[in-house]
Amino acid sequence: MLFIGLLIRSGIEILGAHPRLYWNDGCTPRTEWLKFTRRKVPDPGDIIYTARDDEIDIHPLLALPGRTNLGLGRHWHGVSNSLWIVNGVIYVVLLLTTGEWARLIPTSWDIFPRAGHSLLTYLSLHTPPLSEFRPYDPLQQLTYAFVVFMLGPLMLLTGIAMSPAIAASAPWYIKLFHGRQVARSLHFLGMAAFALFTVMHTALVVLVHFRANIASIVLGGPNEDFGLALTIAVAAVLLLVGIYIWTAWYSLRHKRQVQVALDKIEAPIRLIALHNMASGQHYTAADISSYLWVNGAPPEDVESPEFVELAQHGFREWRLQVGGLVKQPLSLSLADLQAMPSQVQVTKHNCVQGWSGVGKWTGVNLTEVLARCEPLAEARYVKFTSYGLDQFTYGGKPRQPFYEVIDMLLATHPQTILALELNDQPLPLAHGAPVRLRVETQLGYKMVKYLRSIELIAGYRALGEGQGGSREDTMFYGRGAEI
Ligand SMILES: Nc1nc2c(c(=O)[nH]1)N[C@H]1C(S)=C(S)[C@@H](COP(=O)(O)O)O[C@H]1N2
Ligand SMILES: [Mo]
Repeated sequence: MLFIGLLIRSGIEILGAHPRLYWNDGCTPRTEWLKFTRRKVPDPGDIIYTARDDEIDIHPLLALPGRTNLGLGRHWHGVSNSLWIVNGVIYVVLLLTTGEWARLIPTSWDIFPRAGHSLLTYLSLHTPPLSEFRPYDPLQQLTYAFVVFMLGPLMLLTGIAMSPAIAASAPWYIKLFHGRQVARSLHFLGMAAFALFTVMHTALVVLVHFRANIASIVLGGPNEDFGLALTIAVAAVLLLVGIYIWTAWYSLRHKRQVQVALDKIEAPIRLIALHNMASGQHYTAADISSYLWVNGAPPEDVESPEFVELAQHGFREWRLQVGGLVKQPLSLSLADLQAMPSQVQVTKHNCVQGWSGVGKWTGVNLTEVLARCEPLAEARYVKFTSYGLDQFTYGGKPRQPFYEVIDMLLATHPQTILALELNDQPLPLAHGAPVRLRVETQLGYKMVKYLRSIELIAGYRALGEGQGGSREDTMFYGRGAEI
């Protein structure tokens, strides 16, 4: 209950970042089957409506931590998920190795009529006699078996299907679910089932044979000391509520500290399980989404008069500066990039907020640029800087140019490219003109738009707030964006 509560509440925080659910992967507005916002998405061409404009603010009593803190919600989701899995694995292993599995797994078909009988008893507002509980009543046994062996695994399988690294390296896996948004919708329905189960279950513990239940749950048998069992149970519930309140309160007050502490637990798991995956996506032309959400609007005059000027002249004067720890600094024009070998990929974009979409990207493999600038041996990371500014600041400092850092492994992945075209057209302004980064195993926030410079660096701690990117520095996202 501790972990499920943390998971549900942080899950609600994540859902609030894109409060729409779809059965299609393109996330076209008005094709939602469920939404938690009244906002209307304006028609493309009218104004640029970004996914961040669509986020909803949820109260900290419901969401963890609440108040549009997607980054922190994701950290809580990741860590409580890891603990929930460890807890679940220990439970199932003990169940199977101690002979206690017979509590949950039915061995005879007559469980169904008996469970039906039990359901009718409850519906007629009676309770089955204590003798029916051996140790569980048939309806209860079926429900537990469903939750432990079906609902739990469904949440794991659909959760994994939302990872861009999995989607990129094993596109067949998300096809099993008919796409990422179906997995996301099922994940939501599973959450609703878990919430319903938790409420019903807790209510029934209290309403049906309360004394025997509490004695059994807390002390192991229906005839144990009720007073002692009740005291411990009440203390446990108070502790649980205390933890729920504390996690949200503390997270809202000490955002950086919570980000760093929780990432220490998540990062090694993410690195081992997902970081090495390479993208091999080849969607077909038919998969290309008719609508693509936008995140991060084109720089305006106040942000970067330089960019506005460059855009007005069709980016003829635009140059990409490549420098830092390299033997050969470069200054590349659009024509220089167009002259390099071009690469085409039809891939799925996954935004941290929840939406996705398929696009055809044409550009230059980053290794082509790296080969020309000849990185020094000390270069371990690549920093990409935009003409646009970050939407947020940290600690009252002025807005900084949007930047993101990736390591050499991601930089040299086969589908890491500098994209010049989207769907056979020059990159539209909204999607990062004239050039943007694509790193297909990562969430969207790593893929810097309106690219200005590339710098090879030995470490990222001295940059910005030291977290490895603008979104990490100011919105508390994780530096790894594989899930
Ligand atoms: N310069 C800049 N690049 C950016 C962003 C931004 O705010 N500024 N947002 C990022 C995020 S969160 C996402 S999901 C993608 C969105 O790309 P799109 O607008 O082309 O769909 O761009 C990324 N690159
Ligand atoms: Mo994003």
